[in-house]
Amino acid sequence: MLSSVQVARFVAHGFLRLDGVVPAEMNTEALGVFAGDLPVVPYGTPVPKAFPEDSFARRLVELPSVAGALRSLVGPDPTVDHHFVHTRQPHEGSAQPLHADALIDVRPDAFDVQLMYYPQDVTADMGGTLVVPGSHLRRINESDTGRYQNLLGQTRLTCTAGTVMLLHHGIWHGGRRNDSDTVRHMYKIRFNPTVPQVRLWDVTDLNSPAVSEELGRTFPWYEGATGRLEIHNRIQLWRTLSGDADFDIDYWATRIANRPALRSQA
Ligand SMILES: O=C(O)CCC(=O)C(=O)O
Repeated sequence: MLSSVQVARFVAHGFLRLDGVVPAEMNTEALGVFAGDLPVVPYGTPVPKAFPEDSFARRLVELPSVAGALRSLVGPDPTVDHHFVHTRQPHEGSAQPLHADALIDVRPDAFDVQLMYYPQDVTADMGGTLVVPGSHLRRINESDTGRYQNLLGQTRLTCTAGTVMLLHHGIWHGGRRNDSDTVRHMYKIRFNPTVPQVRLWDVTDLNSPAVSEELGRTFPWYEGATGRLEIHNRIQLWRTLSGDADFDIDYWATRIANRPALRSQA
């Protein structure tokens, strides 16, 4: 299971990276699996039904570090929203525009998690996924961010084979241009929670000062003033996730919620 500090880091960054957690023989097997057609999974199918025992996807999501992180974020028994293999062809000549994978999603107290799995080493010229850290709570409408070419602090994934990322559904991302001679695959599974996402992780360190440090982090692309709204958004999300309705950083959320009633109304 994840710790509170790791979940707070996810709430601030919008993603979590698990490097090289899938064993080499599964990475080799994946390339064969991805060369064929994936089984059709209707939206909202429970994991055991979507991915039968012993199937590749089932073994992937049951790897202990993947299963623990998923359970910490979406809880037990999530459903599969959809799954897809994203492929970037060698020398394809163009990058995918920056986007989020949904319409404007205004849920303040729930989020989906997207798993991205890379079965190969991804080098700098292979068009690794671009991610904008800290963008997930700035709600956008799918590809409306497509005109932004580069943002300060963006990350373009390079990794060893067997790396998995878990991302908040709102993260701004896009496949980069593959300038290499190699086909680059990424397998994505989107999970919908079926339980309230409250204290699902190992909460032993819930009151650690490192939790607030993570939640208060800023990113280089944030504007001075508007960037503060991102921290406010995180405070609200952390209140939900931790079940602590009074959680705050520097009194920001408490101050703007203060609306004293007339004593005569009490
Ligand atoms: O190919 C990639 O790295 C990202 C593709 C993706 O996430 C998407 O099309 O939504």
